[in-house]
Amino acid sequence: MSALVKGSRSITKTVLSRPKMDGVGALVYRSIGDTELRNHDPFLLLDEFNVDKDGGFPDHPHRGFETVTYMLEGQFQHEDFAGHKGTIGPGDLQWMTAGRGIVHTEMPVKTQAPAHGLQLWINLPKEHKMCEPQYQELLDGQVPRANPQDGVVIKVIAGESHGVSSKVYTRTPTMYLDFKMASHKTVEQTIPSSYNGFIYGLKGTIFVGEEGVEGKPHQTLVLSEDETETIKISTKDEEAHFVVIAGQPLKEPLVQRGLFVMNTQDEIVEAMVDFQRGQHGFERARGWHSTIA
Ligand code: FJE
Ligand code: FE
Repeated sequence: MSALVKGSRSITKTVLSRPKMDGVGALVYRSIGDTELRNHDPFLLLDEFNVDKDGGFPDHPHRGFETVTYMLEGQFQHEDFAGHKGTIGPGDLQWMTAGRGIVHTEMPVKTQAPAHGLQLWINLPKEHKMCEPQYQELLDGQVPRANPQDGVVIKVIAGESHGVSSKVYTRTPTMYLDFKMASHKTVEQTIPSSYNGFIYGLKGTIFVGEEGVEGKPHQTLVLSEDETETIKISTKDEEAHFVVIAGQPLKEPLVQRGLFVMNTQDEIVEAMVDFQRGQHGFERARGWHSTIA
């Protein structure tokens, strides 16, 4: 039987992230990637980080996936083994394709307010896992906005919303939208029906789908998998801020060992050997230490 055609995708699961420590003294609320939401294909992890001057993510490698860092408050500095270095602040984002290998450091700028933002890990399709590393960096002002009605502003970080498209190149087809809504508004968002998706709450309370399932800060609302191409989201008495993230599931074998994500156990062993020996993409890792950590 085909799925009942409804007006909106619904919510199949709501998960509240709990605070935990990762990296070195860094506070994160882990959404995707924690026990209740492992491998929401193609997504591996979503952390809402809140890192003060004593915390950070010093020198570490990645292979086989992408990290997308979206700043909400404060500033983050990064530096990699190729000398690529920069600072991102509120509203800015770094879309990093680790591909065959990156070694880098991610640290808050110590004189500023705690660095607060989101880091999303997107798995790469088999044929892109060993690609050349790439950075796509966008300052807040370079991210296009859709404004479908008064009191609704949608930043189109990746994908498309209400006729506005992002220029970010996604090897795994991905939609990443930041919504700011005034009180008493309703908006509909088209999401390709083949995508897995979720909503993550940052501020205020939202009501999702025909049933009006509640979503609050630090909560992940998992979207149903059905034929419907839209999701309906409303606010009541308060304004709200949240992100809608969705992507094409890869449906490929996945073996993860910490910061290496590949398709087979052999490829994981290869990644560890390559990193240790400084080969196959990790050449510049030999003897490298960041200057900022
Ligand atoms: C990690 C060591 C790490 N969440 N949110 C071990 F450094 C990391 C890691 C991060 C991370 C970085 C930023 Cl900027 C924001 C993050 C984890 O880099 F995930 C593990 N397990
Ligand atoms: Fe990293």
